[in-house]
Amino acid sequence: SHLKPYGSRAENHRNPTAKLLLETIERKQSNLAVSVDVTKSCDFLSIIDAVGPFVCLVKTHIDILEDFTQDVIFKLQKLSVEHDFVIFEDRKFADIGNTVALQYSSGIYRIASWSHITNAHPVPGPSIISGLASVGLPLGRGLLLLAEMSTEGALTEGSYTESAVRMARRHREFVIGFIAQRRMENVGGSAETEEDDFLILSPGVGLGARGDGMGQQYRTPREVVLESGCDVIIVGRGIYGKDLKDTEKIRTQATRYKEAGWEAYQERISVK
Ligand code: UP6
Repeated sequence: SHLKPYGSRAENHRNPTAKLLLETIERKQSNLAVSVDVTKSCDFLSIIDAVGPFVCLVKTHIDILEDFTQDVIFKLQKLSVEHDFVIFEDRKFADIGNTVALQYSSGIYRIASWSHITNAHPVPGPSIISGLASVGLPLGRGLLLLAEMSTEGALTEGSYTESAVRMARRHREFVIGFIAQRRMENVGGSAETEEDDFLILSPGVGLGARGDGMGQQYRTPREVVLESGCDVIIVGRGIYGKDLKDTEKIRTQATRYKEAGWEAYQERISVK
């Protein structure tokens, strides 16, 4: 499935958010997602405004903002419409069904009300999917399971990853794909693999350093998209670095990653 163009894969999906993401990637010719991990709302919004034209998706950690107000959500949604990108709150839910349903729908962030996509660790078992689906499915939202992590020594391997894939296959209406480092079609037994078309979003992407000194491991867009077959590259500090105010540099970096990701994809679909 990943050897086909993004746009033609949209029809494999019943979930409206999966369709939206694939169509956005095709329309903008961008498989780049930017992870905006900053603590001030003004930096958060100005980075998103700067990278907006170049990305298919903006990934947030909304609880990092120290000056959060509802106005940030209002502006984020406005930018999402203006620049045509999908929103993914990287909440990494990991609790029992009842608790995650409340964390997803309520509190001060009300994630389900504004984020097209969110994600969860499969560690509690299938009830985490049903808990989140009880809130997200009626709203047309999509869920990613964390099948693998990018960090050194991650425990997300072997039978854990296989079980995550099997859990996802049983909840296709809501689980649209994985946070992972490679494709998952051949993981967890061959059942139904023919129709598998999970979206693979990969963090741990950088064109510079191979790590950050805190366990993060970086691979290049080419390694991630061409060699490992992932669909979306997620880049954080590789794009905005330390100088959060330098929007020119941020734009340049976003363009550079966008082009690297798209080149790798074009090479992928042209391999026969
Ligand atoms: N992230 C990872 N690895 C994972 C899952 N999620 O890095 O396995 C998230 C981090 C961060 C972003 O929470 O928001 O992706 C990576 O940022 P960076 O490019 O600045 O390292």
